[in-house]
Amino acid sequence: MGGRFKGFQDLQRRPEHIRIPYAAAAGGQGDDRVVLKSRKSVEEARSWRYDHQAWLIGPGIGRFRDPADPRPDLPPFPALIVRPSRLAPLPAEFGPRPKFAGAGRRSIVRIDIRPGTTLYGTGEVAGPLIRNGRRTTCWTTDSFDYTDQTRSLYQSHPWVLAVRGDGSAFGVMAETTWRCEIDLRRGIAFRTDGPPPGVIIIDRGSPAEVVSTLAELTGNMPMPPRWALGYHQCRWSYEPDLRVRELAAEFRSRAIPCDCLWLDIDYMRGFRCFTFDPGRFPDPAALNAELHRAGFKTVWMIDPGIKAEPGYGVYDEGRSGKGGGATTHFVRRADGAEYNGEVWPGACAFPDFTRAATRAWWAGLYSDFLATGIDGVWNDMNEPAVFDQAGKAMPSDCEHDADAELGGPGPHARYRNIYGMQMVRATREGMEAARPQQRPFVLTRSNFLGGHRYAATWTGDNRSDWQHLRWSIPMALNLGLSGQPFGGPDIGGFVGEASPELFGRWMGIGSLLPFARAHSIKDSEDHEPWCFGEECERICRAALTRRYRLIPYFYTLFYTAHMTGTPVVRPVFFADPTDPGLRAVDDAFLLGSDILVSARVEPGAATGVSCSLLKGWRRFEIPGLPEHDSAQLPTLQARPGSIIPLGPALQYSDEKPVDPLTLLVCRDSMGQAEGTLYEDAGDGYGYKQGDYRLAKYRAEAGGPPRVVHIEGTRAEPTRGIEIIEV
Ligand code: NBV
Repeated sequence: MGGRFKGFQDLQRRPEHIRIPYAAAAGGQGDDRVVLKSRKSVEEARSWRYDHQAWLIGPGIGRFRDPADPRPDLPPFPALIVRPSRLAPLPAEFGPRPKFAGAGRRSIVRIDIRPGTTLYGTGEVAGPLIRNGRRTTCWTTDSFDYTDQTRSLYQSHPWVLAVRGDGSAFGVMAETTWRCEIDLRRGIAFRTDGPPPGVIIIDRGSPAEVVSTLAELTGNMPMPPRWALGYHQCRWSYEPDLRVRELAAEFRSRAIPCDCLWLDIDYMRGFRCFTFDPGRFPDPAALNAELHRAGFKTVWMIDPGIKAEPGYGVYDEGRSGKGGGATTHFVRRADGAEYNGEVWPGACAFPDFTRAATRAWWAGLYSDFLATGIDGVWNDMNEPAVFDQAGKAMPSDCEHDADAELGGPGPHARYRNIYGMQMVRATREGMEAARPQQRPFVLTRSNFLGGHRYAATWTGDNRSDWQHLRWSIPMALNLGLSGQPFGGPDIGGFVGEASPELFGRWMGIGSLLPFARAHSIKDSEDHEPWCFGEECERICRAALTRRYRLIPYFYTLFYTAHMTGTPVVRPVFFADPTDPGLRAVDDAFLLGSDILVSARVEPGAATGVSCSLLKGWRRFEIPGLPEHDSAQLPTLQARPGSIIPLGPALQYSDEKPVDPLTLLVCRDSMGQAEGTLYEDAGDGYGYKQGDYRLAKYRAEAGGPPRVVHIEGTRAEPTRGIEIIEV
């Protein structure tokens, strides 16, 4: 098993470290205040301001301000769902504390770490799980074909999770929407372009507790519709409509499970959002209805760039500020004129989603669009990406007429990072208004800390190679540790051509990540599961059968994530945060608390993976998988003491009820086991009124599992129960 963490030397290969008691430097005391510093940073330290203003805003949650910040109060921070209230002055024993430096529009905040502390989070980042020694810039960027050296990807999460050597943890959030570099080469530092950010620090006994406290501050992921947990098939683009129909038929005739087909930009008329090409997609409602009959859902793309073309209804409405007063809905240049930049349709205007009035107008555009039977919306290019600009970013001095709720009018430099987040907020509101009885499904490329409240995400334009396959695991894990539980990569890789071996391996891994969608770039070879030969097709069928049989378990995990913020997939060290040997493992992950998934992310390697990571965990396989080469799928191990619920094999998530319910029982050394199953209607909001069933199962030594606790008013369906001892 690769990626074992060998100790602190692995993390910080810096030549000369001098140990300075933080107490001496800062007049305080406590463990996190003992810092490691290079000689250069000792020089810098002279300018640090330690006398921050600090308040307790919740149990174990401190909020800090730069003492030199002249503003009477900190502006609102869109990541937060709470306006932090000052419960009390920060108690002296509160551990990690920031120090501030810089002036004017360049601010630095630093939080020192103890030796042995490992760092995670920072949102969407390529490369290894462990982030010590890395720099990430929060500046949402269209990063086509990115690598682990690309500093800014599509999303921004000014957030770091620090796990101390003893397994306790703290998280640090920099309250800034401005460009912000997170520098983890020496402790934790945030360098921001804007005024000094407030800093929120959550100090807890374990990393899991920090992440769920993050959800208390930033909100919970809404419960997705159950179909969104199925397999999704995408490419740029399936067109015309006949090809989509053929695709659907192919899935069913080959018995490869699939819930959802995706329509990329080419369905539009000349890339005009909210239109359908009359030649290629003359009747989207008929297409959707037919696909629905075959058990498929559809998700269609909407970009933010609106073709600047008088006579095109969406542009005309936006320009006139429809419904939002006399003023335009579009972002303006510094001189007040409408900003136009090149995207797919040519010159485009960009809705100013920082205004509630603009979001309401945008939301309204979805009602006719969704009336065609579209099930979900995919917001792409919402960094926003503009082709004819350096860094594909509109000029930083463009003006947003932001509402006071977000901080009031300000330049693009201040609001770029939350543009995508505010776009998907509007999209979600539009779906809710159009179909109040259904749970929206929105996928976004760009987002910001807290944006999991509005949309799921994927990791953008990755590449069909083994490195990207390897990174897809830590990317999903670090997104989860940054508050976004619902994400995943383009399975098979977007850019380039996947080999049969790579595609099959990726399907094995990707089908166990929260969002499971294959996608590939225009003009690439066909990338559907049957296009790589029979062996690969068998692997894909088996991998997806695994996923579908696991849907009861997955759905329970999504409910847990929805209620508590605990990620669906978790780093292996969540099983034992005190074990330094687990801190850097990123070719394995925990699916919930009960399944350890160990993957091979290199080509070849015909032998099985090591299964010695977690002592006592027992290897198992989902029963009844169709024939395949089992060495190609990740290895599964169950936690001793767990009960894992499975449903039947399905072609799509609503094909059949969970009958029989299979309980995989993996007993601990006392012969006991426990597990949870959450069930509801799979869509809608009845569960909020009690229409759900949360059953806790327990098996005593020698006895079968029995229900020991039930929540919710939903009756247990009449069904068979199958018990399999692992
Ligand atoms: O809409 C086309 C693509 C899409 O397939 C991809 O998933 C996005 O990340 N989109 C980017 C725009 C063009 C990329 C070169």
